[in-house]
Amino acid sequence: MLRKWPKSNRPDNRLERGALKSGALYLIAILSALLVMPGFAEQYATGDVVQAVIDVDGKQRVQIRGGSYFFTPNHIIVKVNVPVALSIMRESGIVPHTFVMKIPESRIMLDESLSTEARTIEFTPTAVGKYEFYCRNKLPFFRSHEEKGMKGVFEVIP
Ligand SMILES: [Cu+2]
Repeated sequence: MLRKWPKSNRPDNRLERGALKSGALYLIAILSALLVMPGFAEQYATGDVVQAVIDVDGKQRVQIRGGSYFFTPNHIIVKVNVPVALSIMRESGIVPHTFVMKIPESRIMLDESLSTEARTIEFTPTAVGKYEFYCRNKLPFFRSHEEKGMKGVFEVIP
């Protein structure tokens, strides 16, 4: 609805300009806070333990992001016998990365190339235990990405 100010109580021009100015300052303050705030760009810091949240659809959703040379989070905890929707992606950059995880008891064998667009893999872990996930990439004569730290723990709890 369009609101017209009667001439008598139209806001003072000077006041309006003041409000605009403080609004702009406020916006700048928010933007700089976002830029400075640690963890804004990073959803999780490397080294974080994340317990998957069971969503309304009954799936445990987890996101993992890979980069040179880490996974974040690098310790994930899920419940056994509850479907997992695992979203994987990599940071932008020229280095290719993969996500490999094997849970033999549950017949889960994941070996995926990571893209900068998130992709969701669904599976249900049926055995309690700790399983490693890692990037299998390696350049000849260099240490593997896994050795450089691109690995994590996928923990299935009762
Ligand atoms: Cu890698």
